[in-house]
Amino acid sequence: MKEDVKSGGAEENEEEVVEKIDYVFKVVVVGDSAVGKTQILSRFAKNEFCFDSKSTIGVEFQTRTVTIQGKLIKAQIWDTAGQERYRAITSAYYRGALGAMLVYDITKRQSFDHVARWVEDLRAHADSSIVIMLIGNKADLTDSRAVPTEDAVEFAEEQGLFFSETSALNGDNVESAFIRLLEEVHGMMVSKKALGYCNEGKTRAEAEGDVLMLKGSRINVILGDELEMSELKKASSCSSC
Ligand SMILES: Nc1nc2c(ncn2[C@@H]2O[C@H](COP(=O)(O)OP(=O)(O)OP(=O)(O)O)[C@@H](O)[C@H]2O)c(=O)[nH]1
Ligand SMILES: [Mg+2]
Repeated sequence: MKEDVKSGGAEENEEEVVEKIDYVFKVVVVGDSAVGKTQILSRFAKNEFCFDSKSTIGVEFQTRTVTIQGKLIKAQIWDTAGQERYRAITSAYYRGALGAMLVYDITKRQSFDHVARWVEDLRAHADSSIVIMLIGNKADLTDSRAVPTEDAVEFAEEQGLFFSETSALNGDNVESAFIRLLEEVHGMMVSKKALGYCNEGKTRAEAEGDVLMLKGSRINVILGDELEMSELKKASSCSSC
């Protein structure tokens, strides 16, 4: 089991901000093998993409610190292996996750057909209030699309998920999808605290320590309108842009 701790914060120097962090949010990235989970995380945490990406074994995590509504939030993002044989191990890591990126490949119908199973898995092993963002990755491969956007929108609506199409390769929508997920988790935290104060007369510390009880049912679609086919990098090693 590899637990690879890396500081990916693009904006802030982790050592300088460590004392000031308001929240640490655990997020898991799940979905079938080869849909691009590792590369999406790599793009968000380090602004890198690797063409010769190796299949993940077990779990690894990376972090990035961002500011949301004036709060310094450290996202601890767990990248899980999509291969079936690691399923029992990886689902053990869902515990305590406040957010999930559920990734499929827009060019592989099967990876979308399996999304319902991943949702079930998340709801069974993570907290029931987990915020889930459905991600259709590899949106740069427009000619090979096998999953119409409408199918994913419909599924997301039914299941109360957020939805976005991304490209880890050219970076389109990756940042906005992660930030949106973290904003929603933060919003839940704030609502929960308000409820905690109003309904239960709790102290701030007690309210903050509770498990989130609100459940999101909205859908927010970040579609590929803005997706542009940027210049595709042909390099065979990791690259940043
Ligand atoms: N064209 C394109 N290729 C991508 C994109 N994201 C990932 N890939 C490629 O898809 C392959 C699989 O990517 P990974 O990130 O390793 O997939 P994974 O979901 O982490 O797979 P497991 O670790 O086995 O679960 C690699 O060859 C990547 O280069 C993308 O947005 N566009
Ligand atoms: Mg991987």
